[in-house]
Amino acid sequence: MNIAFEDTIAAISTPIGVGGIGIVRMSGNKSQDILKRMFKTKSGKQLDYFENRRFYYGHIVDGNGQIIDEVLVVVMKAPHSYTKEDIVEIHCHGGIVPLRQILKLAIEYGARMAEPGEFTKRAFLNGRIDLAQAEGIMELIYSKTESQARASIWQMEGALSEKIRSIRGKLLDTMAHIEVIIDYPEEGIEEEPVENYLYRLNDALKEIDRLLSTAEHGKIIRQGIKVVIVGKPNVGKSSLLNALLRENRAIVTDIPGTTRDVIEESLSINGLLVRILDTAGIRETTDVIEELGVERSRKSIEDADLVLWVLDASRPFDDEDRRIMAEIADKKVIAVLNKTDKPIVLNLKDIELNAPIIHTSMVLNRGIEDIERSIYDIVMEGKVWADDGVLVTNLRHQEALIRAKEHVIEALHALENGIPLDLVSIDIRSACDALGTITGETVTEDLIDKIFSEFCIGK
Ligand SMILES: Nc1nc2c(ncn2[C@@H]2O[C@H](COP(=O)(O)OP(=O)(O)OP(=O)(O)O)[C@@H](O)[C@H]2O)c(=O)[nH]1
Ligand SMILES: [Mg+2]
Repeated sequence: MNIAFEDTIAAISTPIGVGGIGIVRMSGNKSQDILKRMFKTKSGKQLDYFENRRFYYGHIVDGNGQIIDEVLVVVMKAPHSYTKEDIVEIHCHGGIVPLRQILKLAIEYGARMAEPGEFTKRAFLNGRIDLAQAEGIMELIYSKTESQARASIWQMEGALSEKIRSIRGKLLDTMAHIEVIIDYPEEGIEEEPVENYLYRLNDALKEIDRLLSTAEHGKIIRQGIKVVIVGKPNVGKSSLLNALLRENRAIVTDIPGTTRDVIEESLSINGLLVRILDTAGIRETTDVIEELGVERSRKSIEDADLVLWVLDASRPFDDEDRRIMAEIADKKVIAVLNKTDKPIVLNLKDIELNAPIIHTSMVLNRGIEDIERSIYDIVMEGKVWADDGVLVTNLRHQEALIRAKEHVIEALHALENGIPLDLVSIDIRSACDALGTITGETVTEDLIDKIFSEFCIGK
């Protein structure tokens, strides 16, 4: 795909707000000319040539000779630029007024406002990066945790694309071989034994499966996990939330029933994004407001990935604890035995869940790190990273892999059942097409537009 674009696009590439510097970026064959018209050196000279990748210091000046800002400008000439087109960057002061005025001037002189993600879309359409890499760039920008960033860097650098191309290449080879036999029987190319085709398809299937097996871990990295703190009133749930967040987020009092609503916050444990919810203590109550809170506590257990069940070690295990235990029985649970700074009265034998038990004291700030470690271990247990760091984090990629897998399985069945080769090759082609949507070889224009429209302005 190599498309020459007629128009030059421009956008503010830095976030809107106040900052030390801000950048207006242009891409396209008019961008150098536009820059020439608005940039003057400190001494007021208009340049008619910009060296590649050299910073020039001077002013952006409007049509009336009015200075708009003091800037640094740089030109990155085609094809060695982000978009493979001439790119101009104007580094001005990071206030919204100079940025907007410079953008306005660029538009006046012939650029057009870039759509969201249009620079990257051009990089893709001009063949500098493939679709999965483009998505990797965007995922890096939107990363909230280090592990999200790490996974997107692999993708941006092309590790996933390489894997996909290799699998797709093998399938294409097999298909080509089959098609030659079908299309040119007079060439006398020998049909290979079915076992050979079976072997290659099984090989592709194994690799697709391996990638898919990373998707579960990928999902956790993408979305994070939801951890819900539950327990009867006054056991120290809100204290635990505050300890994990290292701030006094929730109100803590010695009155049972203090927390009435669900409080949700985010934190990062070893780079893992954790959405953590503190809930109202669960008990039978006649207080209408508290009852609504208890209902919400129960609701939030339903879609929790992990439950932190807090118990008061200084009180005997009672019916309220037992009821809660029944409600979380089918969840992944960590039992938090809190208030261990007081004499321990609770009998551990009453905890009949298959859950690690962690002794804590919120007043002594004891056991917090054990909880964090335990959350991480439980969530990460059995999750697969592919050998070389390739991780399927994107739902679109996962769905494409599932489709590819289904087609390969169909092709295998067809071969095993002696169905004619031309039908087998249709299944293999469909598998190749599905894989091609990941890297962008076989995507429709609509899908491309949809993907890039979710990007941010100026990238
Ligand atoms: N001794 C001791 N007291 C604690 C500990 N953790 C919490 N508390 C106290 O227990 C009381 C209740 O703490 P909260 O964190 O509000 O308990 P909660 O489970 O959120 O209570 P509700 O919101 O009412 O359900 C407060 O007075 C805390 O100071 C602990 O480890 N040891
Ligand atoms: Mg509370």
